[in-house]
Amino acid sequence: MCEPTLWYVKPATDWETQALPIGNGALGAMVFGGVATERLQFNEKSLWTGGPGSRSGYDFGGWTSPRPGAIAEVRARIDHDGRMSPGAVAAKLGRPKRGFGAYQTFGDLWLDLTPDTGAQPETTGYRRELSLQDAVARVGYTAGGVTHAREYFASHPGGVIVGRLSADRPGKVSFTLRTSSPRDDRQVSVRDGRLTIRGALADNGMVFEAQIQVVAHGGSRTDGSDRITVTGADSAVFVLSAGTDYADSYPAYRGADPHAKVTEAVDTAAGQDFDTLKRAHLADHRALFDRVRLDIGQETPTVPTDRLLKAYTGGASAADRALEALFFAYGRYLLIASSREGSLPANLQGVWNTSTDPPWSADYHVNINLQMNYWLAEQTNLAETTRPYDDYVTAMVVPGTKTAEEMFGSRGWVVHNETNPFGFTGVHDWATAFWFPEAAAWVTQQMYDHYRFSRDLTYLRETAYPVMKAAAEFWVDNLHTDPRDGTLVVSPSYSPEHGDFSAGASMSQQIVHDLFTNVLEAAEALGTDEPEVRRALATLDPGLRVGSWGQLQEWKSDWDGRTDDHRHVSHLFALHPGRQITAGTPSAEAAEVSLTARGDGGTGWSKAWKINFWARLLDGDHAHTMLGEQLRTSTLENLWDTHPPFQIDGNFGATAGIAEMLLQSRHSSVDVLPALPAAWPTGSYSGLRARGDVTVDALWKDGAVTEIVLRTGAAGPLTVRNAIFGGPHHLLDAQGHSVRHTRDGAAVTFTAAAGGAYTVTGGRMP
Ligand code: FUC
Repeated sequence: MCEPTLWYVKPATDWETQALPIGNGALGAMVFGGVATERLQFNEKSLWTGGPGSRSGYDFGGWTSPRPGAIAEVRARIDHDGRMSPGAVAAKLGRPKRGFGAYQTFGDLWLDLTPDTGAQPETTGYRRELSLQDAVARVGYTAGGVTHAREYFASHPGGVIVGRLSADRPGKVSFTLRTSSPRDDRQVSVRDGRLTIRGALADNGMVFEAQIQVVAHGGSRTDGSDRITVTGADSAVFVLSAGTDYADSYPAYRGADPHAKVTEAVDTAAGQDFDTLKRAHLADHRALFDRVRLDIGQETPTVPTDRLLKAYTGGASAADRALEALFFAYGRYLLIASSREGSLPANLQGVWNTSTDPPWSADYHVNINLQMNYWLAEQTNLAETTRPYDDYVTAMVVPGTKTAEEMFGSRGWVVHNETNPFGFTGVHDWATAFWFPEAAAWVTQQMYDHYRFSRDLTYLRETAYPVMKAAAEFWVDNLHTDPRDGTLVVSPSYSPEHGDFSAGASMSQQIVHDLFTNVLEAAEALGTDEPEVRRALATLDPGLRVGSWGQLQEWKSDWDGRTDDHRHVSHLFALHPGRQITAGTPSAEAAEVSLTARGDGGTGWSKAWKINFWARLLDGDHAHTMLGEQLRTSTLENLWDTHPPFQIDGNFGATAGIAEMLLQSRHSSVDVLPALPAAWPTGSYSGLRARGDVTVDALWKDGAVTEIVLRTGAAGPLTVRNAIFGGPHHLLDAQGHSVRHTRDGAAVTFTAAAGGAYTVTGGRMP
């Protein structure tokens, strides 16, 4: 085992592929580690153009004037012709995108080092690293006989990004700190070692402010008009905070001026010494990060991470295991760094963006991407990171209700293919990616899952259920009776970014099925009922059909092409993240046929999804093959996933997929090591979470489990599955007493206590 660290022997020159990310959810920075000039590109997650007040106008993407009968007309055409081209549907139902906006870089912070104190042409021992366990980026080298060290972290408790420059000889820290931005919309001022950036986005008037306080120890500090110079210090620290007047509240999406909050964060942090700030940061980060450990036989790599990646073959070496374990840990690190309470959820790039015009606006795509960002959260014991997601989805209900009314004349709420922080819940007119009203149903899945993992009834009642119920109402009102067979179908329905519009595409049906099932389960847990949902589910087409070549059909009609390798494998939603298809059933066999036909290629997130699919099919080797594909062909030097370009969903999806290989709990049982690949014959993990409020540790050797520890938060029957139960085994409670259990093949069921701890080992009693 080794501590997970990304490290390199050269400074980064490229933002996307080499720089290293730190973040505290709201703030993010990319560290380059240059010797003569250090660059930290930084972000604040709410800095967005578009939305209310946007120059281009903004109306949430709904239809500005009523289109009575437009959807009914499309439905009728589809009923009659069986299909309709995306272009034809977009002409009827789309509208130009206006004022959607884009996530903005805040700017860059530069440290120009002077030649006598570090910025020498000749350096030795250069190392740039990101410790995932500490969430600290470090840069170190020796120049002119002086060893220089820099450390950077983004503190969630402090609400600041902190940097320190130090040297092993007194008086050797000298630099000038300055900032830049690609936009011309800000004023910079300096006073008492504090640099303030303030302005308003030209597009929508959003007010932003950042403050950076420089504290030098020894030497001197000089304030320029837009820069701060430190000369001959022993060490120096800077703290940065930033904010905007954005608030996630309909309809204006504006709140308090950021000045007071930013000032307070910087004042407080600047009043503490570096070690105190760092201690609080480490305690906060490690309380989350240290919950899970994974040992798949990795050893501390002797080569830098870029070389480790290049040399990766997916074979049997400890180096390959090291990269895989690092990649797993990195997904958890990135989620902690880009999704903390009090800010927006992780977007397509987490919180990191260097551009004013990022790919897909670095927005919230909800036809797969935002959901994938959170697949790992519960499983890998980071439930707290879902708070921003919940807040965001909940805030979407008000504009989404208005859009449902405007466009569909129905109850409930809706959101389509992608959304922004300003309640964009309508459509645009990019024919192959504008229509996806199923997204609202899908985004509620994580909220119900949070309940399934935590068993927190208050959360279910107050947070998840209202959002789920309203999403279900939308579908109760909008399902259409299919003249072909009288079932209820989604129409118009579109399997994301693929094929024609039709009625009842498999994914549409499966998503609605999932939502209705969840709502009914939730209602039962809350002691209530939803008769209209129950009735609708009874006639709903479940979206599972085996086609002419044994495949799971993507559409209700058998249109699947055998050689089609489209990156979306949407019709397998029921296998993952849904739970309608269970391994070993005919639908699962058909899903496997489809997945095999689609092949092992795809973009970054697509490969990540395939790790999860194969894990759910209990094929650990194929899941591992997909992990290998992702690492070899969709991973950048800084281990960011590339779509291309960089898109963070693949990092999150892959970490979730690895967790899915190690532990599953889709229905009522906890399956330990359900999809262990041959490449990981011996290992252990601790701290993974299963639904039912269970925390699991496992140890295995030569492909077979030797010990399982289950910590149960809730009292009640618990079913656990692993081959170890097929032979002689012991199940002991925390006192070492044998626990009574029943056995069914490789599964046992016993009554767990709240706060219980149970150990399973193999072999006969001594
Ligand atoms: C989905 C995908 C695209 C891309 C975009 C951000 O729509 O189909 O491939 O990932 O999101």
